[in-house]
Amino acid sequence: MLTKGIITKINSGTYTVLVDDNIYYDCSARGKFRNNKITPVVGDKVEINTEDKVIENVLERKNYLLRPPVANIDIALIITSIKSPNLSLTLLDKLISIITINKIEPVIVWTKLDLASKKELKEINKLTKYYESIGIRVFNNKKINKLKKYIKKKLVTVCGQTGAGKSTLINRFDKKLNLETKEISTSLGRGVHTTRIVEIYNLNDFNIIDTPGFSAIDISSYSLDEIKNSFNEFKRLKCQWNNCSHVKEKGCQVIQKKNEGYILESRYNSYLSFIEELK
Ligand SMILES: Nc1nc2c(ncn2[C@@H]2O[C@H](COP(=O)(O)OP(=O)(O)O)[C@@H](O)[C@H]2O)c(=O)[nH]1
Ligand SMILES: [Mg+2]
Ligand SMILES: [Zn+2]
Repeated sequence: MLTKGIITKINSGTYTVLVDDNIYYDCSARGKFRNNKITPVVGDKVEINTEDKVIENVLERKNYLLRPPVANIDIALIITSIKSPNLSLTLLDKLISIITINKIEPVIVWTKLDLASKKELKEINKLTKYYESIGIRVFNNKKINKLKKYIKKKLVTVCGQTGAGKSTLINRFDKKLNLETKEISTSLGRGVHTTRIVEIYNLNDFNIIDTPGFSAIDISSYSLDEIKNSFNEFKRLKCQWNNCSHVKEKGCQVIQKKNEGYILESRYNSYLSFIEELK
């Protein structure tokens, strides 16, 4: 008899599969997955044989991310600190694009607002309004209940720079969790990777995955069209030119609206830097 479940953890060849939201089975995977070039990942819906404790089938994926290796994600929380590590709008926009291209909903979560100056907070308010205006939800790690409500019943992953506060946020979701968090090494200005294994934490209302942070991510494996379409504000404008790259074409709607101040300068600059990476 085959039973359906979801992979919550993979640790040196052992796949932990959650069935019916309450029973965990430690399973192995059949060799045929390796031959079919399917590598089961955390978040995969699978069929297991509960007697042999073997994964027999990996069911079709809704989406799949390579880094972190996860599948079937509903929402990716982009954990974005204002200070230490400093805010990088290029990285934020890059994560938004990659997540959008992979058919996952990006959600911004500001952290370390307590370390920001008045002026910086004002800037954050402006950014929040802009991102909301293009259809992206924005939260912060102080108003945790609002965020909890939004991700109810979803499979959620966190992403963002090392040291941004991902594990700290997940710990606040549930006091029983005690994920290791690390202070940023001040001399290097770089965080220490404390999260090594990708694992789904099954909390009362939702499932969440902690991941090691990453600072350098590659957008060059995507196409120009995919990158263009990942900018909601460009799509809405419907530039009249079919193949417009929105860089220097005459009569381009995107360039015009940017010059009129309707498109955030940093967003447009992020876009330019991404398509530069394609070359
Ligand atoms: N001041 C301040 N520190 C925070 C906040 N969130 C997390 N931290 C600290 O930032 C450091 C890195 O956090 P951690 O959760 O390990 O980051 P991760 O690498 O993204 O998982 C830890 O020392 C946390 O205590 C915040 O909102 N404000
Ligand atoms: Mg962490
Ligand atoms: Zn254009």
